[in-house]
Amino acid sequence: MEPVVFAAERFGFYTPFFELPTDGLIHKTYKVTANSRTAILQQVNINVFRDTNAVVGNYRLIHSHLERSGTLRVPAMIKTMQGDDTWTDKEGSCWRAFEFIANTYTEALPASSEKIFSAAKCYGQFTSSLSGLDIEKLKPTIPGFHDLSYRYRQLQTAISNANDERLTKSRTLLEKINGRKNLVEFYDSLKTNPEFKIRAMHHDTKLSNILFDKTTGQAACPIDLDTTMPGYFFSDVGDMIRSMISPSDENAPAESVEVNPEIYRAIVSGYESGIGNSFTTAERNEIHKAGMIMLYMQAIRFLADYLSNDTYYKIKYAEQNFDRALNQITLLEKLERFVAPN
Ligand code: GN1
Ligand code: MG
Repeated sequence: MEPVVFAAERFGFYTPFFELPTDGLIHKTYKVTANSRTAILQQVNINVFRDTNAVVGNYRLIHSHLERSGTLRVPAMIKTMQGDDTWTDKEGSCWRAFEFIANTYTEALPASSEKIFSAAKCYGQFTSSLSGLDIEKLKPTIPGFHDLSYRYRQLQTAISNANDERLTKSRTLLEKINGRKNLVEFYDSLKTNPEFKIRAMHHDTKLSNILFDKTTGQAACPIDLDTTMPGYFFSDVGDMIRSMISPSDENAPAESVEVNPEIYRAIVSGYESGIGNSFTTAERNEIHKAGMIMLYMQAIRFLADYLSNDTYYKIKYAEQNFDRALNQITLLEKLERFVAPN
């Protein structure tokens, strides 16, 4: 029997029907249906999320805070038949399950600016709805996740350990990364400026991480909350810009990336309407840096993984992490020309 079938049984789903709803780079996700009940079953990537207690503990806090405030409903966790939040199989894989919220669906790129506006507003509302939650209680599930200085240092370590062939191929991209160190300096300046707050941020704001309501066509709630933890203003609006302004994602060829101005504006205005007064004036003033920071950071992360021989992101062919980094740098260059033309 496949490990996923064993796992489904632990959560009370016998002889289930499986679908693969998403193509994430980290976890394995399945949609399971048995006896007319449907759930989302996930094999957690424990090399990435080493502290699964933190992941589950954060989820419980967020879910109950949102339930009490009545603002957004995120999927409830489903317990195992033994009453646990997770189940570890004999290979050491950690499994967990969520309710599948009926009458919802996910949108794929390219999407209309109305859908993008609604998604952006929903991510903004998510953070503003969590403003009453004591931020100290949310654990960093991946330490240094969106810490740009740390990511930059990781890249330097990857460079020192890289093989010659991969290093030579990466030279142009590395020059472009070095030429934009001002973004790392900007990041460092946030830490000592009280105008930039630490809040609950989702940190993975792809369009596919929003559930839409089939009846209204509007965004209902964010999902994939594993990286919801304390963070800065740029992460969520920036990752939306990063992942949505081009007609397809980071796996597309670099020649095909482009900035869609209407989508860019829908993200910024949607996010601003959702976050409301939570943002300070300084954060509002710097909002156009957000997309650049996230594209820069993601390029660094893909390239560091390429130079480390692909230990982090799932790949389908040998040079994929290099191609992803090239895609992100190309989009960054186009975004720079769009945001600050001269
Ligand atoms: C990973 O696989 P997914 O969509 O959950 C990554 C994000 C990246 C993204 C790039 C935990 O997210 O930070 O932006 O890939 N998540 C983690 O597609 O590293
Ligand atoms: Mg994710």
